[in-house]
Amino acid sequence: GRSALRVQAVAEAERPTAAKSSASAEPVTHDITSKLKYLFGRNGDYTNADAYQGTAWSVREKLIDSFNKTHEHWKKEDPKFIYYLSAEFLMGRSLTNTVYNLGIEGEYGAALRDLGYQMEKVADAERDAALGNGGLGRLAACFLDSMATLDLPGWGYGIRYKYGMFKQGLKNGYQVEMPDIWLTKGNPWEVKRDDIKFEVGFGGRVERKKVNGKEMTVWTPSEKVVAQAYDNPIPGYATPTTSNLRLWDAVPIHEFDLGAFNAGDYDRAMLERERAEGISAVLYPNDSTPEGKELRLKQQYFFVCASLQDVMSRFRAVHGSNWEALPEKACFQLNDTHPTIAVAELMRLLVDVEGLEWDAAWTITTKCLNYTNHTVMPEALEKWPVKVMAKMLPRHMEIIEVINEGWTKWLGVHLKDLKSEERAQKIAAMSIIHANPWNADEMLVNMAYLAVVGSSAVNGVAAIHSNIVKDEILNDFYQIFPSKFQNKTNGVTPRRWLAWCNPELAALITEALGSSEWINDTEKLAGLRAFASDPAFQAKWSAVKKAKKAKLAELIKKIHGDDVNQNALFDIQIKRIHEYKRQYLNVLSIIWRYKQLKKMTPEQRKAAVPRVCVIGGKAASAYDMAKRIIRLVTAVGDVINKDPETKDYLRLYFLPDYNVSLAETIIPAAELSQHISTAGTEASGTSNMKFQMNGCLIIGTWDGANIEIAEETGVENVFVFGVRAEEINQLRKDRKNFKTDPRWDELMKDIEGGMFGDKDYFKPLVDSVNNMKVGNDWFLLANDFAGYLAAQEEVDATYKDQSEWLRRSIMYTAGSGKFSSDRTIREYAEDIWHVKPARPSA
Ligand code: GL9
Repeated sequence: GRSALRVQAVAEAERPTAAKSSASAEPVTHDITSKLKYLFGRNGDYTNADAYQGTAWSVREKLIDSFNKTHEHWKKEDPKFIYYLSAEFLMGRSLTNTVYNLGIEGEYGAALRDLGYQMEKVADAERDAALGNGGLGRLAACFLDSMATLDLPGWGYGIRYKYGMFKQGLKNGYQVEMPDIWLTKGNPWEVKRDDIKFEVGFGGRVERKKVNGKEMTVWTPSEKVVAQAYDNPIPGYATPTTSNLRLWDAVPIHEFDLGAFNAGDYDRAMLERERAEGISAVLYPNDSTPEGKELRLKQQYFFVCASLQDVMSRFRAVHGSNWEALPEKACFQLNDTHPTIAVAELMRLLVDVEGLEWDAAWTITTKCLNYTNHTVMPEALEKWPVKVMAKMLPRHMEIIEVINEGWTKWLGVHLKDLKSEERAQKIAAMSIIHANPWNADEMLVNMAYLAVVGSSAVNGVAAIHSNIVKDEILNDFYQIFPSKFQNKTNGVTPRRWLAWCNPELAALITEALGSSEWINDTEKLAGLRAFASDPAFQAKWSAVKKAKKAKLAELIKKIHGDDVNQNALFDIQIKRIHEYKRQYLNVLSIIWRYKQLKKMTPEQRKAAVPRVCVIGGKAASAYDMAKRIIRLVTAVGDVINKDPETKDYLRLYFLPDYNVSLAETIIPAAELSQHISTAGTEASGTSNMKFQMNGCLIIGTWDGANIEIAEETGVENVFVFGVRAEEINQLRKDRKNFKTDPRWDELMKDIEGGMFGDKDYFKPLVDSVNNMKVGNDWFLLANDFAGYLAAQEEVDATYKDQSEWLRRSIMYTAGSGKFSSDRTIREYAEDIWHVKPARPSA
């Protein structure tokens, strides 16, 4: 029944509005208007933003009904739960996803039409929930969607940041950052749980005391705050299951410190409040490089401590203090090292609070925890100074020292066959606590090592990445625990990233396959291969892409005021700005293309493939080089887009404030997307999967998930270039002797010479890749430059053959089945979590 409804719903999305039945719309219409009346005091004459509020608050009730049913069922069944601990959840908007996942889009669409509104415009009024930086945070959001869709008992746990990822603006072509004030109009997608609060302590002292005749360790924190729970229901698709993302807000223990207040010490009372609220105030806007600030460690401990207490208190309510059974009921996934303090906190709760013996607690802890590594860059692996940790979390520092003593002692025995010097070296190299390699006086806690030692399973996020984890980053550990290490190739939800953001393509796919079952069984997309060379199907496929391109063109017009040629190849690179992602390389090839066009006669130009290039992404506020790259993009765009000779053939636009919603508009419109990181640096990438699903061709390096995407799509259909990961170390050593391409030298001179203005500002950028005395082109742009230009020429040649291009485009979508996060989550559930579905009855 439900999937039949799906076919209809998706097909209807394309149909003109009047065709839809409004038989069931009346009660919904009434509900929306009464929400506006009684929650907002509005009476008629609503803006789209009003209509959004009324609709969202109405949908919320359906969501909560489903949430309650699911949780009643789970309470009764008491299945094993997976808890996904993550400092980031990049959820984006909820309205469209909720109505589609709950299968109520028909009645809500009709109700809004009756009121004179369009669902799409109304949905556009919602602000993104941007509690994440990029891929890692968005992955967590896709995972929640898949867990609910697969009926897996599981929750996300994180922080309810008051300010999420900053909003990015442009001022004279430079990035400016503005606060993301996302909660001011209320949040219909959360439920505050006034009865669910836990104390979280910091600082203070640790003592041994006899408690009831038993020697116990007592930690008396010098500072305490309260973690207040907010639940964010997560609807599964085509299932009655609605699971949960529980986010913690930090509030002061006393609304006001009454003592201080009475004594007239108003300032001190207010300071306590500010200090508490500061913990959940803001998301650190760093992507892939950790922020060594104390507040960041405080955030990590804050949400881990509250989450573990929460899980343990629910366990206790059913199973008492039978903690040996905890691993049968609860399993925690550490999303990168950010929640790794969980290793020490679970030990503390079991030993100090519950009174278990150390060894019993250690067995439970290591059975409950698993760790995912998301990045290979050595500077990105979190290490906290012992001094900082000892001050903020004195008991945890002790616990980590005891863990490390046990660990290194165990290593000594395990490595007894090694010569003593070699053994000592190995042990030192694998010690969780070690000296800072740049400052021998400073001792550090290596959070990745703590996570590996404290977990049952460790995984990377794409095949090549998991191999790098095993063979390089954590090789010593892999040698000792080979079976601990796994691969779980990332995935993305096909609901948000194909069905809901591209309903036109979804309808066409459903029509071709004869059913919409592909939406939660993406392997069925392989059926599209049969249509890849069918001219009639290609024509329909192309018409959808054209319509999506028109939407993006509209957006470019709105932002930049320019009309773009909609027959041009839409060429997109959207992701965080980072040297390893090499947006700079993309810009260099655009400049090269521009210079070639300038040299051509008008006749020659007419034979060229016109391109509209789009680059988007945020630079971490302190990442100077990334900001220079943004400025280079805007400066080159300023020259190119105005040049009357070439502007019909080449444009470059930087789209500011790249976020989840913008991605939902850009990705369906893309014809070529760029994933051009230096081989071995991008752990996986996930936007590559979203582009692939939407039939967008890829130009990319042999890196991350690109490799698996090429395997599924047919490597001959992908524009692959560049050096391989295995060559990188040697090439870096040899970089000084590398003979650069003359075209490269020319471009360097152009930028240095001020062809795009801002000479001085761009100098460090040129030096970083071209001046062997200053920079060393760490990411090997020069090495990959010629191959990249050649691949771009191949792109042009292929685009000229539209039938071949469309065949490939269809083959991409057809080959994207593997990259559903449903597949990823199934693998986690089977190989790591050992959690089984538990579906409530409808
Ligand atoms: C990242 C990797 O860089 C990506 O390649 C990967 O796809 C995602 C998800 O596994 O994880 N690791 C990482 O630190 N970020 C990633 O995107 N950055 C952030 O979003 C913080």
